[in-house]
Amino acid sequence: MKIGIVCYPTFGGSGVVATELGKALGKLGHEVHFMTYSQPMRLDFFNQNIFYHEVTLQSYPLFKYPPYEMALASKMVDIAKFAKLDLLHVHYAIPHASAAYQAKQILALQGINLPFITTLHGTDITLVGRDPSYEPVVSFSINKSDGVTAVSNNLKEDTLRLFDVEKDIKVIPNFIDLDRFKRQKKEHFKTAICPNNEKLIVHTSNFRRVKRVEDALRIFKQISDKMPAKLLLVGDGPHRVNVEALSRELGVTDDVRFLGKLDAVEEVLSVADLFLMPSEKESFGLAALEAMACEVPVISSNAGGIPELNIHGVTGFVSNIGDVDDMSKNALHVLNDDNLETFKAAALARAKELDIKKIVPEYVDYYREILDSQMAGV
Ligand code: GMT
Repeated sequence: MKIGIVCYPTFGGSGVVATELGKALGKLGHEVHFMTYSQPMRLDFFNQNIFYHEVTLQSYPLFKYPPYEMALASKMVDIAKFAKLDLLHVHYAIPHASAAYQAKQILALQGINLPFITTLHGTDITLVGRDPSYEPVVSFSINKSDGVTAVSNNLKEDTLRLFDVEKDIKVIPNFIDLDRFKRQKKEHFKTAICPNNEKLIVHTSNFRRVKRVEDALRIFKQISDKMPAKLLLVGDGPHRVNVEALSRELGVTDDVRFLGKLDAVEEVLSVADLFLMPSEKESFGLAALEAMACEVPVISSNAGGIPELNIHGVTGFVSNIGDVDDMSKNALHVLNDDNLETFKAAALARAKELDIKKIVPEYVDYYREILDSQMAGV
């Protein structure tokens, strides 16, 4: 198949899923055309089946806000014709789904049928998309998509509850490349961070409000009051300054390190004992899946789709959003030497169920289903 993929190229789960999917499809022999405003972060290798087309914006003094959606729709039209795409797969509804609809209509006038699939990733539904400034267009473009997927059952339910959507939504969960995300021997790194064999706790996120990184720090404080421990914070974003200030207030600065944005997050996860995800919203929790693949149990909130990934009492524990005391109590239970190895093994076993090799074929089957229904005129 010839597939166009549209996503946000920077750090962020939806862009990671889209890029890894495109790479996997390319390796399977499909021709994949990425269309984004810059090179996707994880599109970092050569494959003869993978192409990248940059969406360029013309600036003009009149434009306070350059019309990205128009430029993207024009690029979709151009690449669909040039590469003879079979279908378009857009990740994150805003503004990709409405741009895809525009492109589809333009192409239809030229006698070309371009079906498009929209994958909903989370905040495009639960946060930004429901804002009245976007909601009518989001609802419309979901309904006009030829196929719609969501990354968890919870996100599907939220979409049906929050939007006037009649479309059937197929759930295809996030997946993980177990060849990359696996526990590696990085003992020198562990010794440097934890010279006295302290337990190593990790949190990775974009430090936005919904991630509740302050909760992660408060949980760590309660852990370190009871056992020697260190906390690594990976990522960057608007709340980093608040978290830095809180770490001084809590008196934990000697045990907390801010690593900023890292490409090789799997190296840090390889030496971790526990992963914290206290998010307020999380449609799936890809960062937790990355940790689990590296044999790291998860202490999380019960937000959104997290409980579908982090199995309570098995791969870690889930608690009500903001219940720092419960998360701390659970963290201490998991970190107990009598329990830790069992939780680590269970985390890996759960990650294996979401192996990229199992999940990508679900997308391929769905593409075929959509193409077949178009041929049959359904
Ligand atoms: O978590 C973020 O803020 C990034 C966001 C994105 O759109 O890139 O991630 C969302 O999509 C990921 C991939 O499907 C999911 O694993 C994340 O749970 C989801 N984030 C939220 O729902 C907040």
